[in-house]
Amino acid sequence: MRFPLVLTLQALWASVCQTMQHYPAWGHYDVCKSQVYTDEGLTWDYMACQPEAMDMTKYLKVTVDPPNITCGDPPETYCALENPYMCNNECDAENEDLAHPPELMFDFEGRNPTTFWQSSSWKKYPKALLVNITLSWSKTIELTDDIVVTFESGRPEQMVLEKSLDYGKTWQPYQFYATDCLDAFTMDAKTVQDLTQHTLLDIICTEEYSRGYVWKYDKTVRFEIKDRFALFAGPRLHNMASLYGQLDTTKNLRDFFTITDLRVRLLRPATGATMVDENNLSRYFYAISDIKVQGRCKCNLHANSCVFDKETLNCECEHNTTGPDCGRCKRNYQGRTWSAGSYLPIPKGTANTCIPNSIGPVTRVCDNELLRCQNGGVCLNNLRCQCTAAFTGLLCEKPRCESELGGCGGPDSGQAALSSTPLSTLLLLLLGSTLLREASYRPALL
Ligand SMILES: [Ca+2]
Repeated sequence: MRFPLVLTLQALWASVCQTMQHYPAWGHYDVCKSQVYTDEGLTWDYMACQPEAMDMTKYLKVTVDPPNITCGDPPETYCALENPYMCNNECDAENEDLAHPPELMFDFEGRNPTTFWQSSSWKKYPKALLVNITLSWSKTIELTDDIVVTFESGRPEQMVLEKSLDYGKTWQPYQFYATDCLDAFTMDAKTVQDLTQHTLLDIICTEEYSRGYVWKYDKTVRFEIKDRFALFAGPRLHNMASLYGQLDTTKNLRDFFTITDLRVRLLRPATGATMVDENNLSRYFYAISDIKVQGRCKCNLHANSCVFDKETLNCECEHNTTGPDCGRCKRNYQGRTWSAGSYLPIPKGTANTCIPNSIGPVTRVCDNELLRCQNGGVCLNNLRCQCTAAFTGLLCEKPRCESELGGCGGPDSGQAALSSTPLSTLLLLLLGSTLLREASYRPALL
């Protein structure tokens, strides 16, 4: 009784899968496999797949450097940048209500007043006030939306956003920010709107997010991912197919949006004026209320989910792949070289699954694509290879002599038989033992 029920459920599942496959024109890549009916019965159809984009700040580790740069140890009172007589901003690391630890850059925002991390003030002016804020995921992730840093104080006059692709070993700049790009970094000021498809990977310096005087209303510093996507996908990202096509064929472009770590290097705080007020340095500091990083786990198009377990993100690999990024074939599934899935052809892409090492007791023994009969064998109904006389094995991969008494080098083997014709025997007898030894070595040399 249970058997028909299982069949019915399977049929139902297959039809649900088929109904769910109403992809938009560019594909969602949210399904890794589905069961389909073919002439040979129910089989799996594999597709390229990737996890949903999510709020990546829930999974990061934050480090602030130098370690003692966070305010409150010892307690300090700060003055407002725009009003040196308004000094009611107190920071005390020992008092929960007055402490500003790094975690407050990633807590739920939306309450009033905002919560924020704050540095100690620029007491050592004119020595630069340098702070690095490093966000580490211990996992490769792909950015899907703008990185947005919201400042509680004035936005810095100089900062650099950097990325790492090797877990913090090496760093590359993503974008430079300054009130005066030429002065700070000897770079011409640009905006993301100046970029084209050809210059998308250029690293620019922008003055758009650093102007001091209007800071009260303009608190964010952005790294514009979506504007960069739009160079291929159109202004409202309506042509994602074009973007995915480019990502598929251009490794540099894919790597550009891929990170393991981010680093915000704060180089000079807001001063609000051309001159720094040396008599009241407690007006100058950094304070950040929120950092947004939206992205997805990089799973090489072999997983549609990514789980956070024991403080690490891991792809839940399909397609017989394994590893944190599904970057290799599972044991016993190394029948061909691993490769990433592909977004193409749109909408379902290509799964590039890993295949078994050797062919076990499966119904499908051979085909014309991956499991080809070797050494001239012919595949019969996908069930067996019809081998030529000299070969045997499931895929005709073994010389027949190997399975015969004495092996390929023995007197009964086909190769030995070649040198045992009456003529050669006569010649060998005549030419003596030296040549005999050479002749018997020859098959091994071939
Ligand atoms: Ca906050």
